[in-house]
Amino acid sequence: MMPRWIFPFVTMFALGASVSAHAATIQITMENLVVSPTEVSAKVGDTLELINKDILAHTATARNGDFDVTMPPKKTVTYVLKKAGTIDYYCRFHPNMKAVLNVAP
Ligand SMILES: [Cu+2]
Repeated sequence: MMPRWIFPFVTMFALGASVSAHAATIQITMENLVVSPTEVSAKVGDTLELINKDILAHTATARNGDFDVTMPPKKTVTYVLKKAGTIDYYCRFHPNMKAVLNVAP
């Protein structure tokens, strides 16, 4: 049987592990000229997985210039978020395709 004193340490270790959890991967799909979801919350260090299901190229272009990622047809492109902020982005080829990214520090 484990001595009683060891339990607080085990609990602390478990909490510490959950705080330093790995960065998340957030999927954003572009299909039929629509971005979904249109609003996403993320954190700096998270990875965006931009999935283009169309037979056309798309881009995820930040209006503030933070990023400009091109997705070839039927390809998935990943991008690691580097800056916090609320970022409006759109597709340069199809400006009606737009969405918002809320990036927490
Ligand atoms: Cu497009």
